[in-house]
Amino acid sequence: MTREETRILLGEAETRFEQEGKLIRLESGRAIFVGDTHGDLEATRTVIARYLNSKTQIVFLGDYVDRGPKSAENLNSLLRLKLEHPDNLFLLMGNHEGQGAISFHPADFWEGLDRERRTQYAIALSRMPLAASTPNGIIALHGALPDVETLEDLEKIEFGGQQWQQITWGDWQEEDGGYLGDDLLTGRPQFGQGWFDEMMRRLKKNVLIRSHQPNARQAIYGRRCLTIFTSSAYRELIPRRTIAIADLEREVKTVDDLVIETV
Ligand SMILES: [Mn+2]
Repeated sequence: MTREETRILLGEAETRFEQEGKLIRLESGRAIFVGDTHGDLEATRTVIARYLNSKTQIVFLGDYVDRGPKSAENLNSLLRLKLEHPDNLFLLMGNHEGQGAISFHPADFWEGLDRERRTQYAIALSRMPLAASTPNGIIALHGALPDVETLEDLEKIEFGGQQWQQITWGDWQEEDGGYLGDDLLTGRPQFGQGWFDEMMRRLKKNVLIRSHQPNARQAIYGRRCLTIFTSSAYRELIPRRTIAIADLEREVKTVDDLVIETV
């Protein structure tokens, strides 16, 4: 893309994200949840070809760039699709979209951009929504649950703040307890089942659908916390790309009320 094309695409995407706010509320029909794609353009194309239609809402859980071979193509095609299908496709923020708040290394997409483009991408992506909620018991976001009192509080989360870090960087561990400290190697905040149970009670949700943590077991905490991954970038840890499908007309109490598919 030329500089001018990039500027226009990012400007339009930024406006759209600002209109959406931080919390997407899905109302009815069917929802498809897609985990990290991480430069796997082919995974994105497969999902779009298979599931995009007027009765379906596709929610991508963040991390569109870095790690895989086609970061710019993957991100730019998702931004274009978002503008073409604003009510059927939603792009949540992952930590890899938050480079403007916490920069990390390696980040091949960001490190390959010149200063002007890096700033433009960082500003536009900082406006992305953070979570999606359904009327039948699901909350979806990139990493872990933030320390908020109610669902409505998600709208007030500030880019780069502590709650933002919990959402975009947080990991779950199969331990009791709440906040378990930051991982010494990665700096990621770690949370246990006590935190999960408390925050799900506050949000009045049954099932969390998230991505971000390739070494997590798919279903934990009484099968109420689902981790999906939709990229070939971590093929050694995750040999299959998975998505989750929810019928929004039926209550979802555990992961077993969802359909998991391979793409
Ligand atoms: Mn991530």
